[in-house]
Amino acid sequence: MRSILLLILVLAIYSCNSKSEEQTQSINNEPQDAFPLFLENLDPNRKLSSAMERSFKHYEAPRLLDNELYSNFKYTELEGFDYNDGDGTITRRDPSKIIFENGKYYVWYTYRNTPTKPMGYAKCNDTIPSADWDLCDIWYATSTDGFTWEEQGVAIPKPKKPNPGWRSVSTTDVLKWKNKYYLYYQAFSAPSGKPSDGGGSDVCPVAMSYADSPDGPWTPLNKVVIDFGKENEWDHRVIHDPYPLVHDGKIYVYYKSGMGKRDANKKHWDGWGVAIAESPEGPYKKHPLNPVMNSGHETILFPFKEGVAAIVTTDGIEHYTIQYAKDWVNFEIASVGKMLPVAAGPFSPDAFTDSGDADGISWGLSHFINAGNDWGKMYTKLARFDCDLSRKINDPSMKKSNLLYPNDLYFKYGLNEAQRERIDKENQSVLNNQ
Ligand code: AAL
Repeated sequence: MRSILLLILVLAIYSCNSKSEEQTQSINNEPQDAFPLFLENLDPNRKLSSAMERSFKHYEAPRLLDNELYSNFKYTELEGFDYNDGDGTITRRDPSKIIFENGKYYVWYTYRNTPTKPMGYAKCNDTIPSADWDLCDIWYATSTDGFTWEEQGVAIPKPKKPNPGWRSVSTTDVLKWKNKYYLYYQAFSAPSGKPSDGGGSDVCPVAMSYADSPDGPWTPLNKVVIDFGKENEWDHRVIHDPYPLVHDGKIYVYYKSGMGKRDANKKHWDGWGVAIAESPEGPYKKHPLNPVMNSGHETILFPFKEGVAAIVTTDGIEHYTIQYAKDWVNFEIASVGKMLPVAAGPFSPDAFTDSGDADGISWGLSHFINAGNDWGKMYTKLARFDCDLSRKINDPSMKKSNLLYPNDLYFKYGLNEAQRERIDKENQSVLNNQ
């Protein structure tokens, strides 16, 4: 009986597929006028190819020029930050969102000032950092124009052992909630980079401090607010890049973690989740659909219209995309970009307003790792980015697609020795088989 039911099921599925193939075949064969030259003349009942279907139904607009969630990005070096001539002893990285208070802009960031550059896990000690974000504190700076900054000094120092973050506090972001200020940050209780299951481990949960003023003083909660997932859960190993926004009267903290794969290269798969709470200290409930993004390393988010947009930079099958989730959970690709800002903190006026009609962003700070182009002196520097992801701005010069990289950049990153050897071998075997 079961085999008969199974056979009926298989035939039904096949007939559906074949029907859909037949349908496709018939659509392909049905004659129709050519696609019009001017979109105004498009017949709303025209049969469209998948690509053209996507253009009109999936994206914000079929032309980049009209897509409010597409932009070029322009970068400007900042004034006001010293990096010891790029010797690797000072780093500033992973800037927070920017807020505007007391007539000026505020930004917080990971700050390292160590006697040496990062030396790797094997050589690190209480003063020598293992990684660029090891032995760090959270510092802050203010500005009246976003280009020239006045460094104010430490906001969150590393706490004393055994409090979470005693080794390093890094990768912070800010929340303003009921007129108080909160800084969420990665709290390391061991040097980053400890070799474990083949990859360098970067194990830390998220802690938080609070203040009545953006200038502090900051009081640490001295407890983890967003903890690791259980063993064998996707976010068991790391909770990175905490990113708080306000939506639906609640606090949405987006964060990065990563799924593993027990294969040769052990490269984990970065994903992003969201944890939601009624108050800043929690308890945080992780969304059952987590991970809600399948790509991105330090992803940048900002409220846009009634939803939330995400600039998904490095890592993953959907890296270098700008995405949008009308419901703040189910993200769809809104555009594909290039030279996207890395680890950025935007000035997002609607980050905490819960307006449901958010404007978007036009600038912020991002970071450039290996700022001196010398991995032997690894340090990171902050920079400003500008864009047009704002409903208030209409800057066609920020909506170009044919951005040409300098030709020498292509040749600078050419074939490596192994790839050239492989090609030479392939050539040889072709010649031998003549
Ligand atoms: C960053 C972030 C986290 C990682 C390291 C410092 O770009 O993803 O903070 O731990 O790199």
